[in-house]
Amino acid sequence: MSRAVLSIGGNLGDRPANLRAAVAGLGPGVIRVSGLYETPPWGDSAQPPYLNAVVVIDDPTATARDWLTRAHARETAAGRVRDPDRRFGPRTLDVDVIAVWADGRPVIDDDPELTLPHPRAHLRAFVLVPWHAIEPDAELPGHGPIAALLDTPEVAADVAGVSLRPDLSIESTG
Ligand code: PH2
Ligand code: MG
Ligand code: MG
Repeated sequence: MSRAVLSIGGNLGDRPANLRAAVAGLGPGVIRVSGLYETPPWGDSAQPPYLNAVVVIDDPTATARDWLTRAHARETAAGRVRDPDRRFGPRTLDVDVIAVWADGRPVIDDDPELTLPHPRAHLRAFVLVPWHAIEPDAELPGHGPIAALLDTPEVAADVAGVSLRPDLSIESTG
């Protein structure tokens, strides 16, 4: 059994529609989806705000590499165009593999194409806040409880900027 935590986000086009299509396209293994959060752009401030969410997904057979392939397939389906000069620039859809467990054990890998856990997840309020909302007792492998990570100074400073959009959800059409 393989479990993955994925971060989904985007700031171009119909943001809720792109996130809903991503979750639908990830398939029947999706077991939890957070609410949709309005988040200020991190890393490159000259771009619109993002809509972010976190998905927990199970698959009996998927490898860590399969999760990356599925993530990229959703990005392509959303018409994502990569700008090689703007690493943190705007996008219709970004699907990042945050952490993977195989048979209950965390996958740790320093492969530059798929570093696990995600090398910056422990610093990103837009990942930790939605994840904590759906799995309050979760731990980020190598970094400990996500509840504690939310209290670290780097993250705590950004938490207030991450705001749930109660008027939007993955299920609704609003
Ligand atoms: N993703 C980025 C760059 N900056 N900022 C927010 N708020 N949310 C994101 O998902 C995000 C970002 C590159 O992957
Ligand atoms: Mg990303
Ligand atoms: Mg990405």
